[in-house]
Amino acid sequence: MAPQFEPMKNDLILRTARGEKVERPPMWVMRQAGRYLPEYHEAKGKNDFFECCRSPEIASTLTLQPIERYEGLIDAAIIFSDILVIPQAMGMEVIMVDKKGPHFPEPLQSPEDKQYREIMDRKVDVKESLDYVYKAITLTRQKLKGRVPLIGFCGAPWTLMSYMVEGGGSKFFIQAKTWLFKHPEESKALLQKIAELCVEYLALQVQAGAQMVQVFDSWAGELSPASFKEMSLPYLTHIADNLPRRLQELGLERVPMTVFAKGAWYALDSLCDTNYDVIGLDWLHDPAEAYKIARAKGKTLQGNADPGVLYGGREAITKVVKEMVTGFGGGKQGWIANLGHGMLSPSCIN
Ligand code: 1CP
Repeated sequence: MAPQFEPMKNDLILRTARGEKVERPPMWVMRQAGRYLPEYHEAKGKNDFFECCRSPEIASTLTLQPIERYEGLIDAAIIFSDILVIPQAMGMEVIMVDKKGPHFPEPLQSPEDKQYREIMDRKVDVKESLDYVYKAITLTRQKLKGRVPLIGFCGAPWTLMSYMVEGGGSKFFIQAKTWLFKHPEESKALLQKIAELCVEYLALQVQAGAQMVQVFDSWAGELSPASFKEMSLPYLTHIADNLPRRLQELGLERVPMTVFAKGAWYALDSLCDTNYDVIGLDWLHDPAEAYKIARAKGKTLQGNADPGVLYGGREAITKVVKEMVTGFGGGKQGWIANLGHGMLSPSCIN
């Protein structure tokens, strides 16, 4: 039984994602919760990052922080969690190293390794193992009291596989490329397994109260257009094709779906041909050119200010925002204002 919540006071982002004409563009910021907020460090205290994700009370408090600090200015909340909870649910250990980022002590070696077979053969139960995420979502919806919609999310199969084989962030993606070019069939089997888990995970997030979902393909831009078409797009498509079906099976309504394939500027056309409602853009796109392509296919765009503009101060920010408003057709249809990637923090790792 899906939980019941207070009626929405602001559903601007949902209407915009569905392609409706709106009074103004909705706005939120990728990584709007986190290290740049002093209250984040306070609420996190001595807890490890993943401990915060696993505590519905802390995760909901962190999710609400930007909504409360910038009251009335932000039109969506995104649940405080991480894309790497799926590899954890698949049985891999992931630790968050302070000021460095995620680290897998035992990344996947090669398809000949027994770890690969174990991962492929293991039955993964995202309902049970990620129950804390659903609890955090339900509690956050209760605390939001309809102020703004809540976004759920997951990592895209290609990005998650990259982390699983690299063991963390990477500069050259040597392991990921080795898998891609040397072991394409085993890579595809792994990507498919991850894609299926993403569908179930997102469906359960919606059941718990998420009103919109976003798939983060943060490492899409490491792929050539041909590799993206072979190794990322089919799995992104699998998620967008199967999530609505799964929601229907669970007796739930379809929710707007966003895909953010960072760096894959060449794929805008093909992403507009998928079942995603919203296509997230990084700052490599010219707003007007992207808007022309997306509107012809009835899609909404999200983005795309260079996060670095925040270092430029009010004047520089105003200039970029004006360029976006003009480029994205005036902001009354088909555009969700956001940065082109996550908010930068002074230490630059969040
Ligand atoms: O407001 C929010 O957006 C908070 C929720 C959130 C989201 C949507 C976090 C919290 N992480 C994510 C997604 C995420 N995690 C992505 C996709 C978005 C993106 O490209 O930025 C990725 C790639 C990760 C992996 C990850 N987790 C990194 C990147 C490391 C690298 O390889 O470059 C890092 C630094 C983290 C840790 C993390 N996740 C979230 C926060 C607040 C933090 C910082 C933790 C801390 O040090 O306190």
